[in-house]
Amino acid sequence: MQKSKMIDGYPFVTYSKEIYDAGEMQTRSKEFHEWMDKRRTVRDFSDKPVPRDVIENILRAASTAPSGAHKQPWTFCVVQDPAVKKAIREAAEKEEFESYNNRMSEEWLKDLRPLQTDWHKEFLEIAPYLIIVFKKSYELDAENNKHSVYYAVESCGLACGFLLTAIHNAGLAALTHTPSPMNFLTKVLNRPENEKPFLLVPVGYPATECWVPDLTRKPLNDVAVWY
Ligand code: IYR
Repeated sequence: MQKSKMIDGYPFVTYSKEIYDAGEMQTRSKEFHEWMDKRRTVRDFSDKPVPRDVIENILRAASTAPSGAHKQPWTFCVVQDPAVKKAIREAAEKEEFESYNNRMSEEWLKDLRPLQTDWHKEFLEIAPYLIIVFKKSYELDAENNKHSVYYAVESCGLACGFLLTAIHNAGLAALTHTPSPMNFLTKVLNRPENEKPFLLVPVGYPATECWVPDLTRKPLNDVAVWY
């Protein structure tokens, strides 16, 4: 039974988790890894519609991410209007053309060759939804007073991790797209000055024939050190 009390004038509730025995934890953690390992970044999207309430639930899940002082310093902008998607594609391709041709280093371009990316971003018009995550640098209340947020980058990174996991869980695919610079999104989406674009995530079903690079992930020993 959940209990509640006030501590220093602030409400607290008891919290507990279901205890699994070791075998159950081993099975659950193994199966979760195997399922997470099936998530891939996708660039070949289908235009098949996705119900809006699925996206709403995905965003609710993303917004459960932990954040500095529980400020939840993020706004998820969801674009489905073809005219807005077109405007985003045009602006993104303009920046990406410049990046691929003049801004990215030789090493960067070489590192991207296995992914076969280029400045063309058709997926920005094909995917049924574009979710643009904005990071709040500060909060504005109803009287336009500024309030601090904390660890906004870390918080938004966590929310994006939760977002990608929720998208994968729904059976949908996503792309973590970072057109650079991406301040054009502030203009196109008419966002207030306390918000900065953080990540652009096209969401939808993968195309019937969807190609992804045949990548392997680093083994545990290359990413974990035990003390
Ligand atoms: N933003 C560009 C380039 C790009 C950069 C990285 I780092 C990637 O992992 C993939 C692409 C683009 O979206 O094409």
